[in-house]
Amino acid sequence: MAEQKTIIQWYPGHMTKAKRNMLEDFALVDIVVEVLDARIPFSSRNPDIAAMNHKKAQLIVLNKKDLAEQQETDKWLQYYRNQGFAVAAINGAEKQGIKALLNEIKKATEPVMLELERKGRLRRPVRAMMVGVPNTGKSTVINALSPQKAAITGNKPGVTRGRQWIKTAAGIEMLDTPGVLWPKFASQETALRLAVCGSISDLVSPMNEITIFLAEYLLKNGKAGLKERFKLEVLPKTADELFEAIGRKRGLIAAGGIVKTEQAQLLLLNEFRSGKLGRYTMDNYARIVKQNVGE
Ligand SMILES: Nc1nc2c(ncn2[C@@H]2O[C@H](COP(=O)(O)OP(=O)(O)O)[C@@H](O)[C@H]2O)c(=O)[nH]1
Ligand SMILES: [Mg+2]
Repeated sequence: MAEQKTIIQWYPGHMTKAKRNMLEDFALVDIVVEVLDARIPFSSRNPDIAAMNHKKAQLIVLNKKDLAEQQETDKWLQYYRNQGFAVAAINGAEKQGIKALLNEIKKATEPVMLELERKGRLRRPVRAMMVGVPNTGKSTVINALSPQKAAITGNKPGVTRGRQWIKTAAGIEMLDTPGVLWPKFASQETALRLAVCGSISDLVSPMNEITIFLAEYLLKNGKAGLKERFKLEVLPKTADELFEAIGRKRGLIAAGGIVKTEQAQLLLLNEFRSGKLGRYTMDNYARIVKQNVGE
């Protein structure tokens, strides 16, 4: 019998409300900055935002570039550039790429300012809003831009709840918004990738399935990283064998010599999330773009 997979859905009430607020806030800003996770530059795009923003300039930021494969990041930047978006790849946590990001914001909003001048009015600070799924680093990026520590950051999805404007040093006013997902993911794979990268709360995620998905991904795409990090001479063949090996290497052993599998699973997930296994782009450009043209 085929194993029954849990369908992952996470669209709590506060997100419906946040989406409504977002739609209202579009009217207040000059540019919408969608912050994606560079490890999943396709899966972390919210289709609702694309559908709702018809009027304002949009910038696509690939944040956490330190955790992603540089070549893949470059391909995805080009992909979005080709679609007419302003783009930037940054590491918000280390404040890398921030200057280029500010320049992109200024460049993309210059037509708005020129229009003001044409009407005989004065320039004013650019107003930008940060949007994106939970945990992509929206608040971190705002903090990186801000002289005062203002936005609340956290490693849990859903930390940002309220609405808050922040004045940044570069004469850009920024609106932080809570992370928003959408009601139905295109595929279970999209949901699993979002969960692995921390954009779907662990509290509502089937952790067993998510860590098996990650283990299978790494057994295929992260052989060297796994071997090095866990000092494995031979790479296991299955997810279960990998958890077993990790448990033994890290001493996660219960009475009777049995590996504490759950702990080994969470350890793998945490080490992936913090980049200790290397840099990975789970949304492979060639594979996804090929799939989309139906090849
Ligand atoms: N490695 C890495 N971690 C980051 C980066 N930017 C943010 N983070 C981490 O990602 C987590 C979520 O950040 P936060 O700004 O709260 O995300 P938000 O939910 O989108 O506002 C925090 O633990 C940050 O430290 C980055 O560029 N690289
Ligand atoms: Mg936040």
